[in-house]
This record gives sequence, C-alpha cells and structure tokens, in this order.
Amino acid sequence: MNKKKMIVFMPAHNEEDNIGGVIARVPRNFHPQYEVEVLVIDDGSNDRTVHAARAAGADHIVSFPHNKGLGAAVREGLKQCCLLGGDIGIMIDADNEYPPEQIPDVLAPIIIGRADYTFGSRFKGHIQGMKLHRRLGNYTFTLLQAALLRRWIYDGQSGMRGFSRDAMENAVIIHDYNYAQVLTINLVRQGYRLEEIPISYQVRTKGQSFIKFRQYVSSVLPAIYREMRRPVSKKRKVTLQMHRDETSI
Ligand SMILES: Nc1nc2c(ncn2[C@@H]2O[C@H](COP(=O)(O)OP(=O)(O)O)[C@@H](O)[C@H]2O)c(=O)[nH]1
Ligand SMILES: [Mg+2]
Repeated sequence: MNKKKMIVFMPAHNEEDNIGGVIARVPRNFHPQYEVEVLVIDDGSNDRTVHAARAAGADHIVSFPHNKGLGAAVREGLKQCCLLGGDIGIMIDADNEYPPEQIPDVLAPIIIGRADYTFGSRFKGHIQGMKLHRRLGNYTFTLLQAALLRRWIYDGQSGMRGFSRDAMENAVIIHDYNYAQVLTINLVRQGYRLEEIPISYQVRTKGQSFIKFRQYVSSVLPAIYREMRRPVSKKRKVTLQMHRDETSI
C-alpha cells in the first residue's frame, strides 16, 4: 500500500542548540497510513543550525541566503510541503518549547477529516515558565483575533499548527515578519475548520526569542488590518462546503 505523506516543518533562525533535540523527538511511525518527513526552513541562520538539523536527521533543508522573517519562512514551509507532496503538514518551532510527542494529537482532527487547521493550544493545556508580560501579550492578541473572527480562540500565537493539504495550498501570509495572527484570520475567513488541542509548553532554556514588543506591535497590527480588508472569495467557501458534503456521504 502506498503511504500518504506527513511533513513536519520547522522555521528556524539560529537554533543550533535546540533544533537537533526537536527533530530527534519527532515521532516517525505513529500512523500506519502515513510516512513522516522533516523539513527545516533555515532563515539565514549564521550559526550551525543547518549542521545540527542535518545531523539530527532532517530529510529536507531549505536555506534562505539572508534573514527574511518568520512569516516568510512559514510561507515557504507551506509551499515546500505542497511541492514535496505532503498530504498533511505540521509546523513546530525549532526552539524546544513545543512537544513533538504531541504531533499525533494535534494532527488527529485533520487525519479523520474533522478539521483543516489545528493549533496545539498552550492555554488549554499546560504552561511552564511563561513570563507575565508574555502571557498578557498572548491574551491580548488572541482576544483581538477572536473578536475579529467572532469565535472563541484560546491560543492565537501558538508555534505548533497542523494543516490539511487544501489549507496549505490556499493559505496566504501577507507579511514576512510573522504569520501567527494573519494566517488564522486568512484560513478561518476562507471557511477552513479550526480546532485547538491542549498541549504542554515549556519556555526555551537556550537561545533567544526574536520578539521585541514595539516592533511586534507595529508590524503585526497593520498586517491584521490589511488581512481583514482583503475580500474573501465566496466561491472558495462554496467549493469547500461542497467538498465536505461529498466526503461526508
Ligand atoms: N524564520 C525565522 N524564524 C525565526 C526568526 N526568529 C525566530 N525564528 C524561529 O521562530 C520560532 C519562534 O521564535 P521565537 O523567537 O522563539 O518566538 P517566541 O516563541 O514567540 O518567543 C523559532 O523556531 C525560531 O527559530 C526569524 O527571524 N526568522
Ligand atoms: Mg519560542
């Protein structure tokens, strides 16, 4: 039997101390119908991230010649997943904060066809070490997305997200700096079904977060505004619904 393909992709910038451990923990044989491959999007790292990823068994590495930003890296990850023939994709940060062991949990709703887009949700699960200002920032940006989408969301900034093939093909990330909020707004407004799965999260012990408060706010808010102003194709929503009706017969 020909197996389907699941691709685990990691955006990475200077994660030489972390990425090897994340790749080593990716479960490779958890589903009889899927083979699992690991893809790293190295965003112009100037340390030994690529070497560490290769040594840990990454199947594919795409390197940007210079640093473009996390949004650009996730966009490239989704594109490469499609080019590599992925039926399902999951992104996970390369900094050892998210649990690769829970990849099966986060993908389960997509595998059974109940969702198109999933988050590993820290605020539905267990969090270790998150500082108060980061927690408040997460609540604020999550609340903003929930208000704009008129639905409850628990963890709008999660760095662990699963995608159906269809969602990967049609996702749009409109800025290079980040993807977290604009991607969810984009997919949910297109009609893709979102589910959040509780995960355990542990703040990184090595390396540094790229987030600087002012730059984050001044980049992310205008991008959210622009994404909300983009028209959503009604045709796309209808096609999605027809496809679901057919597959549920
Ligand atoms: N592509 C890309 N990834 C980055 C950049 N900065 C950080 N990352 C990666 O994005 C993920 C999340 O970044 P991190 O700084 O930990 O953000 P935080 O978890 O929100 O504090 C990690 O896998 C980083 O390696 C960047 O400039 N470009
Ligand atoms: Mg992080």
